Amino acid sequence: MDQTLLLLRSKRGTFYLLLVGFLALTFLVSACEKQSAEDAPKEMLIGVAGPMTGDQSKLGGDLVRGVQLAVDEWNARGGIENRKIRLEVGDDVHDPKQAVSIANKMVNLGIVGMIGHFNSSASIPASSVYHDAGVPMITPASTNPKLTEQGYWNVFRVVGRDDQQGKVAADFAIKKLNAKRIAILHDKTTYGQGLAEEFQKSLKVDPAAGVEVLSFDGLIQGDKDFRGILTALKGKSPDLYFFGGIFPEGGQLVKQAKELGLSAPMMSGDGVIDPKFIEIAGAAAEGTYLTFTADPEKMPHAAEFLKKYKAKYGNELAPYAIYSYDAANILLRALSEAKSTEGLKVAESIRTMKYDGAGGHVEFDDKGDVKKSPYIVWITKDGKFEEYWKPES
Ligand code: ABU
Repeated sequence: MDQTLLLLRSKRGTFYLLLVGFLALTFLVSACEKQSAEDAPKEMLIGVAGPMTGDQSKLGGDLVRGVQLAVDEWNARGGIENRKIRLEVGDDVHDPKQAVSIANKMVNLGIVGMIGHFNSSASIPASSVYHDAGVPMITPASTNPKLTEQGYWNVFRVVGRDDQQGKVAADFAIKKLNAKRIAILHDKTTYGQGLAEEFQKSLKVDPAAGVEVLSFDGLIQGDKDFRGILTALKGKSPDLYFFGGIFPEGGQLVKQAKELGLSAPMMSGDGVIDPKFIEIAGAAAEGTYLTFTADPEKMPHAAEFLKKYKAKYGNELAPYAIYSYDAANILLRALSEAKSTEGLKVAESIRTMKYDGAGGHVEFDDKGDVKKSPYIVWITKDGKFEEYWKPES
């Protein structure tokens, strides 16, 4: 065969080969793109956890209701990056071991962020699991300082800390009540004992105040009869007794204290300020002092949230729902702004966020705490909680 003809045929062959290869590649790429679009997750999973059953289930339920409201609103706006948000609820029964188990379950399910847990004794051990898995978490309720002192990049809280709360309680006891003889009780939990210790520490800062701490006693969480410890406490004639713990025990304490004729008022913290406390204690709840954040009913920025929350769930007071609503909105906004579900990017977005939510303005410090201490003192009056005293700022 003629050499020129051979060369021409070989060039044409190469051309056809290249063309077929190109077409095949184009088809393959397009098929892969179509496949990966089909495979792309249609949902974004976030978690919420707390005590959903048992004696503190009201608190866990409030958390879920606040988060669900935020999730529903985001989904009504189309979700994030065309992905709907799905909420996975975990019941840790305020038990540290169960909290770790729930955290592992959440991580295995593929959550991209966590709202919770409620109790410090649950949030602290669970935070290690989320940290190791690279999942950002925002607690709407855990106030023990240790949570954000661990140096974890993924941990945030939208509430204050018990060193702040304990100080406000101590300042109130000294400056407003002029209490000199103070007895302290706690429920031996991370939160309850921790808050009691912070309160005691702050009482002793100023020796000139002349406060005498008469006793520092732990009771058993879950017990219902505290008459023994209260009888001993009555014998010390306190001006005030402080309780670090949650409403089931707080309610029984004031009820039984009144039955025993202990006239000193009780002071406690944010774990007791729930309508269930008044339900348990009845008239004996009157005159109890409690530290918590300011009343949302008086905040213009909370009005819209309260309207929507009450329309969806009714009028029952849910002190922590506003914080879980804000925590969820912060997480979802961070996921949206980061345009990624990568934990480090989402956490960075949370850390640098300036958020004006239902509970007010939120900015985080390097540890993941809110920059401003939010605590004031409330009183139980006429079967309700009302604001009573604000510390000098
Ligand atoms: N801070 C109220 C109770 C939740 C906790 O910190 O354990």
